[in-house]
Amino acid sequence: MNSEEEEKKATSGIQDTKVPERVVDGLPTMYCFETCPFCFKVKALLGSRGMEYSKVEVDPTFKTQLKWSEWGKVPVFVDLDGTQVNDSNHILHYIDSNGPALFPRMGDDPEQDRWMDFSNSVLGKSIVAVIYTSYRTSVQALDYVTRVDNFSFGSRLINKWLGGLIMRMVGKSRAKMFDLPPRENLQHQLDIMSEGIQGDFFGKEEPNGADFANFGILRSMQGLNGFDIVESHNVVSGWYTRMQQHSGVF
Ligand SMILES: N[C@@H](CCC(=O)N[C@@H](CS)C(=O)NCC(=O)O)C(=O)O
Repeated sequence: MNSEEEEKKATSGIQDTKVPERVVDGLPTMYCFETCPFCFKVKALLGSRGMEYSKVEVDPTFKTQLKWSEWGKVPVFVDLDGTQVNDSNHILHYIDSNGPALFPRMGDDPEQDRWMDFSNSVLGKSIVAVIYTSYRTSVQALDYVTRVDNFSFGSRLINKWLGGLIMRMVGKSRAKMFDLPPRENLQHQLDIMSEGIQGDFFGKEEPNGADFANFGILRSMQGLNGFDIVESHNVVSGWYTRMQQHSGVF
């Protein structure tokens, strides 16, 4: 199968074929990159539900640990019975619907859907433009790979230095999607996002899918270039702290 055919075959959401052999240590398992914004969405939900899970750290350049999957992006979630779910927002819905079902399903609440989409189509792209705004900040963001135990020495070096170059290019292309320069754009998008926070959360008294989705994206830039914009935002900073406390993802 060539890569285009593979791409077509890969779909988001729950997969027909179960992969019980991909469950690690008898726990629901998430395949992720340490700093991936979409993975933080899932970590935040799992944290807030107090669910134990295994994490498989995927090498971001070669994705060796994910070669078995037609869906080549992280996060991929594999439940205890081997059910494979692809794509962060689908994973949030899957986990919630198999647990206490505390927020509406896709298609049932247009506001929640709107802000969950916003997390991918706007916020995720806005933070990438800020984090990877120069080669220096890009390499800084990828420095974590040098501390991942299951990566070889060679893979650590390549991921950091070549990965830094690739992400700098991605950062540039993301920046072109917006009219404002990266920092101003992120500030502007946080202002827009604030309209959705009704009371304490997007979900009012309790977080809904939009809270986990947008918190996850912003949590991934904590400690990296541009996070000061989140910390100093008049609405978002308070909401961010509430989400940290709620999810236990600090
Ligand atoms: N729509 C997907 C996007 C996931 C995504 O783009 N993940 C990135 C990491 S942050 C990835 O796996 N990139 C590798 C690739 O696309 O080859 C989701 O929400 O889960």
